[in-house]
Amino acid sequence: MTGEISSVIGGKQAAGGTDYDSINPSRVDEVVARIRLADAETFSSACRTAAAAQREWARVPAPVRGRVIASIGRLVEANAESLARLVTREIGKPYAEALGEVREIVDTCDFFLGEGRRLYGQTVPSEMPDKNLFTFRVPVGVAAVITAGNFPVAVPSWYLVPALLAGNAVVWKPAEYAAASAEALYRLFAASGLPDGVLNLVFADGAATFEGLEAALDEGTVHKVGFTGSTEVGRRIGELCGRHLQSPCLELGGKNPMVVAADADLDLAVEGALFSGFGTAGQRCTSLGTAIVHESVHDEFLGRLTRALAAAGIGDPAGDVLCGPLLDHRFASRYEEYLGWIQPHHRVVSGPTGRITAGNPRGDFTGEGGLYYHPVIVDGVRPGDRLFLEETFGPIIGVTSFSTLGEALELANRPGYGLSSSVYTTDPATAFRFREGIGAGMVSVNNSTSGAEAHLPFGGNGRSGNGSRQSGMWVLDQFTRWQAMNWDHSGRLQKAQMDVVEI
Ligand code: UN1
Repeated sequence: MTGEISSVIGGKQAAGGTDYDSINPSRVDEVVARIRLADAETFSSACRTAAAAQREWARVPAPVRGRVIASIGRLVEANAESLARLVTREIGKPYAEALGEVREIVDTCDFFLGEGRRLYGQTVPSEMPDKNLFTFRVPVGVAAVITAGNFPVAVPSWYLVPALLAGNAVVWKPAEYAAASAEALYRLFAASGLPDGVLNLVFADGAATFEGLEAALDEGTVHKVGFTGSTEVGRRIGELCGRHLQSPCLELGGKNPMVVAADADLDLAVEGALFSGFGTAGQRCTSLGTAIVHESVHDEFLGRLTRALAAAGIGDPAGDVLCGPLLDHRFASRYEEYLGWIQPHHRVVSGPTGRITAGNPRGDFTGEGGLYYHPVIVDGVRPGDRLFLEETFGPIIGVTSFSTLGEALELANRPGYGLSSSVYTTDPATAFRFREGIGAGMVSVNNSTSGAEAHLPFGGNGRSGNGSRQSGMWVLDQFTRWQAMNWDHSGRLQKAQMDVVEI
């Protein structure tokens, strides 16, 4: 066990709370850390502490805040391997992917450290002489950041880094089942010279978080909520924020389509499907949901995908594998429920389904003691099927076919999510027509649905979010507000719209 960990508010460990064990999903009897879960009052007191610390932090010049971000990036880079190993141990993400996830934090810091010297406002022409207009970006205040555990360190950094850089304080509530990874990241942030209270870490269950957040919104100590997680919880966060006239930054689920055109490089498409369908055991919000394949190449694609899966590495995530275990017990039992309704309705083309108990198809791994499931390919899914419409958050790909691009787009948009998407084609016209017709916030051409780079806008529409974007400079619109200033040096009252200059 890594040890006992608890919330850190204003630089101090919070006392009290109930116990929660974060387990290693590769060996479920191994406890990675025992966490003290805080109550609602502890959550809202963290928001008060953050609000008090934020006033001073906002007065630190942005280039100096940028230097703190630079130092976070260096600390994360220096500790990349141990942090990645902890992520692998706590949530079962294959080590190469976990290391990539840590790299994503460094990329985010690299991007934002310079933004400290570039947090531009504007000078704007006035309609009157001797009057100057300006805009300034000002921090929103306190951001409450609530994150999932499938990306326990990279996705939180997408909120934390720009929010802190822009002069906000943060209360971060990570997922309980990824608490040790979150705490390790918090320690690296804290070691960078951030003043106490500017970043606070609160471990709490969903009920305490909602209650504490509501109290903080009532008290006026939270000014922006950033949430990554399920569509269902995102809707509740949206309702709560809406009642307080706030618009949260929501990054929710996905049912990400991959369209394979008749002229696609099929080996490339298979490689992309394998990685985005089964990498992170299908538990990325950008994971592939349904492969929509042109009827003329459907059978060939399906055959190659099934063969590639049979040869793929499934097993201990510390090794060189494509697919490890599911995140924890809660995700495993939800996924089993999905498997339950797939069996009677669908044609599974990939072999066994369910928990791996008697070895993987390659025969080099037994699966004993871990939350391992056979990756599944299902052929012939149709728009009325749950498998076609719902995010499964597990290692399962649905396959269907189409005849025209219009039909492919119709199928791709049907589930009503709109996060990521991809098209495999060698024809630029098909690629651009796909981009125009797809409702997703992100489009890949000849690349997988997952694996977005950290400096492009990341986010979704429809059931995937409220149109807010993370990453790159676009996220600054979430963590800053525009303030307008006019300065009249004419020495008289010039009235806008009334003292019109004639020529
Ligand atoms: C998520 O699963 O919440 O694009 C984010 C990707 C990663 C981020 C996934 N960079 O797949």
